[in-house]
Amino acid sequence: MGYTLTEKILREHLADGSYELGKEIGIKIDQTLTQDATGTMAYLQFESMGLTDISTELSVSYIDHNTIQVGYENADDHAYLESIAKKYGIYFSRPGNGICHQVHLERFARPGKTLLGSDSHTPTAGGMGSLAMGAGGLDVAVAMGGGAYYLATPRVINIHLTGELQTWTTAKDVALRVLQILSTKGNVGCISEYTGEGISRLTVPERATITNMGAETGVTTSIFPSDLQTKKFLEAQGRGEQWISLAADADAIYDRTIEIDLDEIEPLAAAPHSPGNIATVRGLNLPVDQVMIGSCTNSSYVDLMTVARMVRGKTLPAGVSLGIAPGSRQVLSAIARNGALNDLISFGARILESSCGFCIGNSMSPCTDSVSIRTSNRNFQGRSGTPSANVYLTSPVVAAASAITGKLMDPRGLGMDFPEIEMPEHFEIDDRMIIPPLPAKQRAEIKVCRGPNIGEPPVNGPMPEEIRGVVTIRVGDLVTTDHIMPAGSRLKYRSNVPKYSEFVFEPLDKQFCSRASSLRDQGNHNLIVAGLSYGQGSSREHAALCPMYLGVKGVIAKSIERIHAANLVNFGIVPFTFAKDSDWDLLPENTQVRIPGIRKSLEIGDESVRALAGNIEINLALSLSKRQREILLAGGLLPLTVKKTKGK
Ligand code: MIC
Ligand code: SF4
Repeated sequence: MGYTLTEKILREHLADGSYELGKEIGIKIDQTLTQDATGTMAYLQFESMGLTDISTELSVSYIDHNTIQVGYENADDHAYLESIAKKYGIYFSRPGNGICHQVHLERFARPGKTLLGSDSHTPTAGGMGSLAMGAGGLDVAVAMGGGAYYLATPRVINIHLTGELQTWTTAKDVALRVLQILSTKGNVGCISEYTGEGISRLTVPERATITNMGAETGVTTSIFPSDLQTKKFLEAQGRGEQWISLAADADAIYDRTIEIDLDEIEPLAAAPHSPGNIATVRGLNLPVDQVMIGSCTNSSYVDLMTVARMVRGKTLPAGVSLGIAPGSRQVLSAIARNGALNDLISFGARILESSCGFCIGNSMSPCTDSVSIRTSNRNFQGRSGTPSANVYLTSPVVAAASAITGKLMDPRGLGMDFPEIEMPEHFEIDDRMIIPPLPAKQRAEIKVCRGPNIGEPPVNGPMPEEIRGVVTIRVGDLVTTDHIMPAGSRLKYRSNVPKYSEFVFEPLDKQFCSRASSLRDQGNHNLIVAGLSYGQGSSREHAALCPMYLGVKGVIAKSIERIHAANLVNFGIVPFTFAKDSDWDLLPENTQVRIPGIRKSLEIGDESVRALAGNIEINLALSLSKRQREILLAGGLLPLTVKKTKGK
């Protein structure tokens, strides 16, 4: 029996465990990436673990999230990250050089390599045939130090593409079609692998749009084979020698196969407030207030050139605001050189820095009750910074058609010829804004720069004999990490955990922090009760770290998403799931709950425990590997690693 592409790469990198469905395996990580919003904590943890050197083939630290710099906090983080990169032999992509995933695809991603990034859209590099996964910063810090990265042996989904995309239909519509089929829940522990003759016409940036948004389905990652398209892209990036041919065996067996005929896809949109809420653009004839083009999903050269051609010679209608954030300095320079930037500016676009900016609600929040069309990948309520805004996610051509007409518009109705833009045979390569690692000899002299915004990572105590506490909050289904730990205007506190913790659950319950901290101070453990797919979205470990700081010891949910579940364990919070989903009803807020003997249960490997709420008894499942139980007993990965290092 042949291997899937996923299995080939995972087997080749196997460092611990055996490759059996559902069993936990540890794999060697070849490359890591961090971004500033998660990176500062990742490197602080790297330092706390006493690690002194990176052991990966390549590690890159990007500055792309917090580039607004209102106040000293962001700049302090940048200075810390630049000095850390110099000290430990890490590439440093300076602010303005672009969004981590776009730049990594252009300059570093390689077929067949494993990549671990402290950002949930790290699978963007799957468009290049790299097995690229998002994780919490602590896991990335461990991988940088040469430790294995642990995941469950995945189920592999074959997404078999046939046919050809029709004019005005794009890779974004493929990503949205996949979301329509897989939805945003129920795919934990799966990897999506793309096959079929339909892939041969998709370029690497198009593939990267598709693997990027695979993150929204909750799969561990998505991957395309490495073929002639991959070769072409690597050659265009001056990296032709890094190409290898890589694909699944012809007789590979998949756990599930999904057939998609590209000819049948039409322009789609994700309607408010979930990337899984898919509708055809044709049916949505809405007046539009704002159009935002960019993000790691759709800001490649071809994306922006197509938009520029569409708007050339026209004028942005009154009442509509248009912002464009090119994905990288490479893209921005290319459109500046060929004049397309001028077409965008003279149409009325506001050109934004090559960074995440608007995507994370860090700028360009739309007005109250507005309709905002965005080419990004998440439209969770309030993520734009405006809770009442209705955000629709679309392709760049739908976004451009909407900017031209002021209505959410299917571009097929524009009566315009489709601007055929080819990917350049050679991109202009200019890596001057990427600082390469210093020679080892010079690193010792580097002094790490720590401004007042650079705190210490808080460390948890060991797991108590029993959890005795209160349901401090009960939430429903599909609660995202943006609900748990908002970004946007709060993002600048990422390096200051006590301050950032004040905003835990802010969009759902502004009193959570004060309630949780006073319960903690009275000696209670706090418990979070949740519905399905708890912790969707971002990889931000602060969604576990800050609740831990506020005394949360357990999350009891109907189901928990992969990265978030791993982050909970890493910070010593037990991820319980209801044995019976309907028991969620039995645990409203303020219920006193005891989970007796939790320490013992973790020690002996119980797969279920009892929670006692008055005279009600509720069965909770514990699905944890031996390694995870050990982490929980120690109170988290950081105290465990420190203990092990000291013991040596
Ligand atoms: C996001 O898109 O939500 C982010 C901001 O990139 C996050 C990372 C973070 O919270 O810093 C992600 O996707 O992991
Ligand atoms: Fe940045 Fe948005 Fe991509 Fe997250 S999804 S990495 S915030 S561009």
